[in-house]
Amino acid sequence: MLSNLAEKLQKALRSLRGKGKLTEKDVDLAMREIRLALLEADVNFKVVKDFVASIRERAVGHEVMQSLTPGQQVVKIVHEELTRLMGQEQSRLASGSPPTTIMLVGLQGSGKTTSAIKLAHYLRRHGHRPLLAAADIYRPGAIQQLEILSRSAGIPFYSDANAKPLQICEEAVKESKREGYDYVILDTAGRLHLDEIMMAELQEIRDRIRPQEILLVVDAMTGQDAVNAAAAFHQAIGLSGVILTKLDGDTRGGAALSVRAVTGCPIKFVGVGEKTDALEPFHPERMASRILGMGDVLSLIEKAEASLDRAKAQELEEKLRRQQFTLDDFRDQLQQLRSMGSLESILDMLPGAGRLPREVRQLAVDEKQLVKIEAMINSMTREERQNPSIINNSRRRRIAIGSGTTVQDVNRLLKQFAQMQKLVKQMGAMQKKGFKQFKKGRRGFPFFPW
Ligand SMILES: Nc1nc2c(ncn2[C@@H]2O[C@H](COP(=O)(O)OP(=O)(O)O)[C@@H](O)[C@H]2O)c(=O)[nH]1
Ligand SMILES: [Mg+2]
Repeated sequence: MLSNLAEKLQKALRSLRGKGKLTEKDVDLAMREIRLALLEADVNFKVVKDFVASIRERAVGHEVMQSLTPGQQVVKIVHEELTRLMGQEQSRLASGSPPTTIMLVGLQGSGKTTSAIKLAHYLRRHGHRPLLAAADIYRPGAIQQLEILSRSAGIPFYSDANAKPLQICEEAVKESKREGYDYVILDTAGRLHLDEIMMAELQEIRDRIRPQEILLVVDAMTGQDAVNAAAAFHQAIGLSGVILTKLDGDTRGGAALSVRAVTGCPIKFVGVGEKTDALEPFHPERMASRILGMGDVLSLIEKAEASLDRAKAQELEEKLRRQQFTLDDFRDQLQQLRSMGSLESILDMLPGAGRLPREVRQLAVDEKQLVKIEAMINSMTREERQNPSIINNSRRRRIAIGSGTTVQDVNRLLKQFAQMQKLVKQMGAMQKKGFKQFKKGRRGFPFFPW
């Protein structure tokens, strides 16, 4: 996510980080690099100017220059200013007397329909009962698109191909009162360009339905165009927030960093993939941490909790404790890891991952490799998986043929697994030690002995 921008900003700050003393010239040099990085990321020109000016002003101040760790102070200032730029606090969804109505607006192709289903999925995961309503009667197939998506996600759906968009919205609200849904998500029509007819229709729906949230869905890939669209929509219908989609991939980041400053509208969610669960609440502070390579452990934990199987995690913990980690468990782990989303997005949340060389990152996120590993483990017998030491040369050949890999691949897997088992043993020992110390009250948390 925003990897180019992150790389450049981190590089600019690295030159300051280790310095025992900072001169104004050092700061100016770093500010120049930051300015360039932001402009290249397509951040609004004026936003960049103000942003850099306020960092510089704070950075050359007395407290920083005379502190013992001036470089780190500057990093902290950049982190704070980035957080402020993106809205400071998380902006949550409104909730009032049910149903809370959320109207999604935006240009065609920005990701409205996809976001509607993601949002419904998100709400349901948090204990709500959302209803999806398709009010895009103009694009052929638009209603069916949402219907199919909601059916496969098991979320209630309302539409009527013969009604006007406003009627569809009104009926959906009525239905949710009848059926006890507490959120109604209205997927409205978009056009390729901003136009008055679209705005008039949205205004009418807004005035009659009075939704608690009007969220603009914008495609982060479109950079400043996205910000301009947001400003225009905000002026015409008044937005309560923004969903920024397609933040996965190589989005440059301009929209994420400037939309709040230019329009005053908070980003409420970001879309990070095409799948139903690829929507994250937007936390300015966490995003700033990710961009500066400090990782985002909180989001990672939330993600893990949402997608991992608690019983399995406990079972694994138990096995680790008893040092019985087998290839079966390894395969389970891989499968669970993959259910959390793309490996790249997970890596982004780990502190310091940005400092890994590109080749290592690529290796770590090579999903093909994982598929291969799974295939090899699948080609083993139950006995082999429990006790890999019995896998002799002829078994290795059989596994390679069975999984469409080579004997070298099998050798590598077995070697890596042996290393991992060793690591698990060491961790087990450390945990025990950590736990004892924890009980004595000398340590913080037993499972993180470092
Ligand atoms: N990679 C990625 N693709 C997305 C995301 N959100 C939407 N898309 C894709 O963008 C395209 C347009 O989405 P759609 O929801 O139909 O847009 P709409 O016209 O505004 O309703 C589809 O191919 C989606 O799969 C996202 O967060 N990441
Ligand atoms: Mg659509």
